[in-house]
Amino acid sequence: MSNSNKSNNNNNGTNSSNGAQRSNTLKISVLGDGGGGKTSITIQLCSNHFVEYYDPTIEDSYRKQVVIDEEACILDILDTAGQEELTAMRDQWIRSCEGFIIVYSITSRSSFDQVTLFKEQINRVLDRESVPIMLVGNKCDLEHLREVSTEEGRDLAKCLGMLFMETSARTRLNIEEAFYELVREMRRRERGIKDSKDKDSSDKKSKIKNIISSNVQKLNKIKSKTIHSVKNTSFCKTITQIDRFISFL
Ligand SMILES: Nc1nc2c(ncn2[C@@H]2O[C@H](COP(=O)(O)OP(=O)(O)OP(=O)(O)O)[C@@H](O)[C@H]2O)c(=O)[nH]1
Ligand SMILES: [Mg+2]
Repeated sequence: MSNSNKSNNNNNGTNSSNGAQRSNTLKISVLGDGGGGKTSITIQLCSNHFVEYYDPTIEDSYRKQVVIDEEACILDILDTAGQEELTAMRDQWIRSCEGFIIVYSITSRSSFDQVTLFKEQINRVLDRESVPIMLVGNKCDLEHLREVSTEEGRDLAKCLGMLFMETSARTRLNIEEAFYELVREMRRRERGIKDSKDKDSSDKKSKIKNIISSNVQKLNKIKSKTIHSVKNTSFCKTITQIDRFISFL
């Protein structure tokens, strides 16, 4: 397949020792039943064309540089196998990614029925409930073959805590939107974690400040009682130093 954005899995351009690049790279895995359109969606996003033929995927990796909400990032997209006999690696694919797109075809009830299993597998492998996931109902250009309604898709996504969008890899409808909304969700969560870490550290700082301040008050009382003592000068100096230290906190 000639695809300039397709990357070799052994050397996909992400140097894990390069912190700056890594922080700017978002790893997204595309999961779902075989034939639902995972590869077609990914290629439409990365190379702007629709692949008509069906060639079941074993595992492919794609990279695309994008600017979303004026912030540049690299999407490192893992296109996975949906065919049952090729899914032995699925735990490993999930473990290596931070955000997920679960794809079903609106023309296939059985692909929709598997969505919950994919979601449960993600939660089990990552060992957490809250994971950024976009549920995609693909092939919505094939309205006459529809087996899953938009409401069913939306309700399931809501029930399982996922984002939702219907797409068409053929017409490119909502392809960028689905990936971009997932990225926004990933960023929101990342910032949420950072904000709560910042808050924790500022809470700790103010606790330390309060403890030291109350001890300084006690020392000041002792100072006033020992004003005539010989050692008072160095004692006063120490208190002044502690006072200065507090003002730095
Ligand atoms: N009409 C229509 N056909 C689509 C769409 N997306 C994919 N297809 C077709 O569906 C078939 C399967 O698409 P793929 O993208 O290869 O499916 P996949 O999910 O990657 O399948 P696996 O790699 O086996 O897991 C191909 O023939 C595509 O051309 C779509 O949005 N509309
Ligand atoms: Mg594929």
